[in-house]
Amino acid sequence: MHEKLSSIYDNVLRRNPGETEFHQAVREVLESIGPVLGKHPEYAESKIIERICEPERQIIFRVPWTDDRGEVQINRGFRVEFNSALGPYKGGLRFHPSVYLGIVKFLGFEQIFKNGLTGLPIGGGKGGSDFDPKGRSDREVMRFCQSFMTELYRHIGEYTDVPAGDIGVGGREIGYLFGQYKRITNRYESGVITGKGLAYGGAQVRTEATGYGCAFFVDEMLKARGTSFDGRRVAVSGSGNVAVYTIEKIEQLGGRVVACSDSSGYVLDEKGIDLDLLKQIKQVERGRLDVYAERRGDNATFVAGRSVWEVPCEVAMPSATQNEITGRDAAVMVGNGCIAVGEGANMPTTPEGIKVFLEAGVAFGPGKAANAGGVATSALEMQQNASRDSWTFEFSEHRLEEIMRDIHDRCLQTADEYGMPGDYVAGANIDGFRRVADAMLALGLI
Ligand code: NDP
Ligand code: 2IT
Repeated sequence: MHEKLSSIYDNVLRRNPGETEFHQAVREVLESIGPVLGKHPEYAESKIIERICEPERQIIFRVPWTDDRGEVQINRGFRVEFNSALGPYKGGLRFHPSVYLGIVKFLGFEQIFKNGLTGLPIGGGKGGSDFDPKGRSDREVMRFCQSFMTELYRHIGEYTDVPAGDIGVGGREIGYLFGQYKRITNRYESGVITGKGLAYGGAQVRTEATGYGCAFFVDEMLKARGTSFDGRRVAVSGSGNVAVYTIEKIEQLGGRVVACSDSSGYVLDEKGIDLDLLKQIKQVERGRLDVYAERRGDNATFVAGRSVWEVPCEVAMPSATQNEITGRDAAVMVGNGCIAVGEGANMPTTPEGIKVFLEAGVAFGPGKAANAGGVATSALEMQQNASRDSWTFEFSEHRLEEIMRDIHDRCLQTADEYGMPGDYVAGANIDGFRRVADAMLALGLI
């Protein structure tokens, strides 16, 4: 790492003790932007990087609620408003027992550059809670969401901070959150949250956008190497929102997805994942993945407690969570003939894993670029809400495809410009950083 950046990084470690995921996310960006400082001394002179590493505002709050047995439960809520140079803070809410400040800050930090890469007017933020929706009734989830919003409402707004979904926060939760916001404020402020249902101000394609966008991104990477998804064997991790729509689009693009997972294990289905069955189990019944194999019969096997990355594949689409592909996993995957990786999840590959992929010449699409279709379509939802309009599915999908192609091309061009051809990690970090840094410079000392 560049000497100046190394001292900035040491300071980040000192000022944010114990937040290992945040340290990891900062390190990855700082490792990429050394060459930019050579060309642009003004960034270092005005301490842009030190400022970017410090959130504009961090909110931590108590979330009390009552479970179905009448017992009082207490969770912790977070919203980190990281950077508003490009637009209102924008980023999802994650409800998962592992959530703590270090996770929210890593996600918020990534979001700044991802949102910059989209070219749309959105700043970076993230939030969530250590609440675990798994096994909770709809009523419990509603009471939790209402309590969460009873504090969060005073910090957000269509021009201030616009949350959306992430792990554990989907259409059901967004509905309860928006309902409570509307009730408390007595305002039908549609643009305050995205990922809304189509019945009340949601946008076509937002549900599908992250997965579809990631598939489009990988399709572009494959095309850039003169190949395609056609007939390729693909493995996907996770079986939530991002995973399901990644599978759907890859199947439309001619790939064969043979495996997906959840936190209990993975299913292997050589004939190709039956998407209707998967959606029924995961989206309707909110069930576990072993049920998929049971109902699918002889076609599929469920492998409990193991990583999906042991399944040989040509294209890998990690779509579950952070640090799920280790250096060892990556080496096995490369040995099995993996030629492309599209990060649907945020930071799913460890630094050691990324190194293995890049050294092996794998087309590696980092999350900031590859999964930006979700937040980009959130920005399109905000645009439709602001103009009280709603676009067709076809038009919205076409916009998403254009945005993903543009992000892909800019990553490649930027990597070329800095003498690292084909390195999408460097391209994404540098392009995202430059956009935010230039806006910050223009706005004075913010
Ligand atoms: P969902 O809650 O819909 O699905 C998450 C999936 O990942 C589930 O299958 C879940 O399994 C699995 N998973 C979650 N945590 C773990 C864990 N610690 N270990 C193993 N498996 C785990 O979330 P999304 O699909 O929305 O999000 C998936 C990833 O994509 C996250 O990294 C998120 O940050 C990222 N992302 C999401 C966007 C969106 O628009 N939703 C946009 C961009 C990125 P189980 O049910 O068993 O917990
Ligand atoms: O990580 C992400 O980009 C998201 N969870 C989506 C954020 C959004 O505001 O749509």
